[in-house]
Amino acid sequence: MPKTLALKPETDKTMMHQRFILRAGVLAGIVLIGSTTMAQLSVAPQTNLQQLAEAISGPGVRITNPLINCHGQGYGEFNYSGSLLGLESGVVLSSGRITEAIGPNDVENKTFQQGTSGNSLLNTVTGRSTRDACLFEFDIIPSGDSLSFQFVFGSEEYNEWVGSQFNDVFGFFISGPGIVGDPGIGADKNIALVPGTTDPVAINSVNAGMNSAYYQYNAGGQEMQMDGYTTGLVARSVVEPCQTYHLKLIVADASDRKFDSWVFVERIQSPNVSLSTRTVNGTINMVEGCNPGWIRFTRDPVASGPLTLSYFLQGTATNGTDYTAIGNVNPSVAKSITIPAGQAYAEQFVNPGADAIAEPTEYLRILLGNPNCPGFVIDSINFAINDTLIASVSPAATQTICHGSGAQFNIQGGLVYAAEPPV
Ligand SMILES: [Ca+2]
Ligand SMILES: [Ca+2]
Ligand SMILES: [Ca+2]
Ligand SMILES: [Ca+2]
Repeated sequence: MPKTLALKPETDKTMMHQRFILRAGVLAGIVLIGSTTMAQLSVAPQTNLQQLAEAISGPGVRITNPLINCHGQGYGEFNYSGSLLGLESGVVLSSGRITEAIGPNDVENKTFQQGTSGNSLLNTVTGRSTRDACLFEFDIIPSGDSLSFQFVFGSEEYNEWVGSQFNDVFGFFISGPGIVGDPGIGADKNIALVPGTTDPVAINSVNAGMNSAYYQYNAGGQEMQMDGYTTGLVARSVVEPCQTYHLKLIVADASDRKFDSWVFVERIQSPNVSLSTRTVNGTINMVEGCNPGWIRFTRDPVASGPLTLSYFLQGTATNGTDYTAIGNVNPSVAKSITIPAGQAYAEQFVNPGADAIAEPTEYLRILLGNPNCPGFVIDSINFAINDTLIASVSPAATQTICHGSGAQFNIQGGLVYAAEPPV
């Protein structure tokens, strides 16, 4: 853009607004006639930072040491029940107020001047001086070899200030083992990128004229105030499993404090394996001699290659005695199972035999190691074996019963008795 715009005369934006209000108003009328669904976006402040971290902790990640540097009205949690965002819940950050993300889209210049400072990382990304920056940062330990999350960046700068210096911007910066920082910003690498490119997501890189497959214009929108927003974007990074990384989520206004922007972050996840159990009869517990079961090892997401896992069998049930031996019966020796290529899970059969000994309920304790970091338990579960109901009858010998008389049997154990043939 020409330097003459650098001072951004107030009148320029004001005149533009009036034109866009008219256009938005016409579109709003059309949408109201054709729409009966009332999808909901709700936002709420969350000053408990551990709770805020919890709101974006997905499968396979652990978040610690959360810090916020943001205006009190600029951050919180969101929930969404519609189909536009492609997200359900998580954390929302804004260069204005989070409450003003909620529709209808009745103005095209929603502004709250937080009066807070900008962020030097975002200055580098956008090439402008940022203001009203909102930063949420934390340590994160992924269980797998990557982490990812879906996000939506929305702004009032759309569409009238596309291509200008008001290039509001969002960044998702990772640092840690194996991460090479972006040029000019040290150890931090921005992973909020336009797919297939190294271009950071911003007003000037995703809009109606550029990378428009990832952009949705929101004139007349009923659910959200922002005039435009990104769609279908995912931030990803390769990581070393079980290592500690640091993430910074930041959004800011560029060049002034007006025409706010928001970023919605869905739960962060890392490839993960979890345990579950099932039995032949569908009951929770196995039963000696008649209801064997399976331990299921499930991975999420499914990958094209096989995955070999190691686990331990402990608990009060003895491997090779209370159930058919699985691997080395020594409880401190790891067992192994492989999830086949392209498959979501593998199962280990558990066959508890009837030993005709009355005993209390026993259980297997399954401890799942992380295939990427030995010695690191990522899940555990107990799987119980109920005793067989043993009925004893006395006397056991054949009885001769005269017509018209009877014989007595004493029965212990069991629940229901029947005699055949009927007398
Ligand atoms: Ca708006
Ligand atoms: Ca606008
Ligand atoms: Ca702005
Ligand atoms: Ca602002």
